Amino acid sequence: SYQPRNVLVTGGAGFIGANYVRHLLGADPTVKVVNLDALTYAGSLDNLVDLPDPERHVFVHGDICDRALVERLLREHVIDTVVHFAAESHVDRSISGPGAFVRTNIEGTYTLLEAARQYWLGEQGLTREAAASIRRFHHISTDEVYGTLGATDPAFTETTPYAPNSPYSASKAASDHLVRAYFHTYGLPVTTTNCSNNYGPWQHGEKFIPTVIRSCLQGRPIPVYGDGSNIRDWLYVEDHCRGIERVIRDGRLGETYNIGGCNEWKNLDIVRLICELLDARRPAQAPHAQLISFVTDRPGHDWRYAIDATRMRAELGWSPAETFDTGIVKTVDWYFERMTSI
Ligand code: NAD
Ligand code: TDX
Repeated sequence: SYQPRNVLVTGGAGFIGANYVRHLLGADPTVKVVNLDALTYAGSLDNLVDLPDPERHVFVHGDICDRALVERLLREHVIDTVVHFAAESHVDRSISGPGAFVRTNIEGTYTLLEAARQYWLGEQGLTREAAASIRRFHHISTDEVYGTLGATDPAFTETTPYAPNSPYSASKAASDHLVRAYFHTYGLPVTTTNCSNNYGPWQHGEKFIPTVIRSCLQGRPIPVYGDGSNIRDWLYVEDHCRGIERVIRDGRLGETYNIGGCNEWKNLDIVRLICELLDARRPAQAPHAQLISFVTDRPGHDWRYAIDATRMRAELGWSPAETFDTGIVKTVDWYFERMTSI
């Protein structure tokens, strides 16, 4: 089992990255984390308050497209493991402005891979500059690269052909292919995970579940795209973090692993569930479901995603610890307590 020592986390001030940094510092008493994040609209240092053992965490405000900075961090912190979360992540923004997605998701991943390749080659004695060596490059990706499913289609496996439909998923697909190519061409020790929709604490307010909760708490219309029949497979963010950790430690190099909750929900059913949970907490405002408002659909809106996580279970013994029943209650309560900050 591989033991990371000095880890460069990219995008660790965002939703999943911040949960991962917290998870890693808490779960591993010796690991050191360098957290590189550009603090775009989606990143915030507030997501990193009260970290366990904060002296093992260094925050660096910077861009993954800055090759000189990335190389300096690899060298100065003797990084052995890169865990790459940084991305433009919101599908709707990729429709109104795809440029940032091409830059960060494709060019940014390329920049990290090139810097890592230089130091990995250093380990092989092929360059003289090398002061560190990369032993793992883990890339975080999404189920959206596989496109959309019909009602009776089987869930996505690691061999489902890529068919991205949004500029976001196309840029993630491109980054996945670059990561794959760096393994096959240069032997860089990479692993990739493709995960389904995450939910939980510190998710940005633009995403679906925080939007539903915030709309209810503010007494504003809950925007449901189209007829609300679209299906997503929801996973509690902590379970995603545990899955990433399993792959970094015991996953096969060059492989991809699908992570998902086996937990498919129609959007409208999630809205109704959140409304019921809030009815119980705010009876004077019940029924919150009266706020449901059907709005113009997202262009190219994928209808259904579902993940087959058999490889994660069979090879790595991973399965979600949180059920949706418990995870959604925790999440609603977390936002409810912080209702002014979302
Ligand atoms: P997020 O938008 O909440 O966070 C992204 C972080 O990356 C932010 O802190 C932002 O400041 C940082 N960032 C953006 N551009 C940067 C740049 N050029 N240089 C450095 N930092 C930059 O996203 P998230 O939901 O936490 O997603 C994290 C990763 O997980 C992404 O790669 C995403 O594609 C993937 N993913 C997300 C989900 C989900 O449901 N949220 C599911 C599967 C995979
Ligand atoms: O206001 C809304 N109303 C609505 O009906 C929003 C924001 C979304 N939706 C719908 C669109 C989707 O069917 O809810 C579903 C979930 O939407 P998002 O939260 O935007 O997530 P999605 O588009 O599924 O993508 C997410 O999961 C995969 C993340 O944002 C991606 O980064 C990840 O790769």
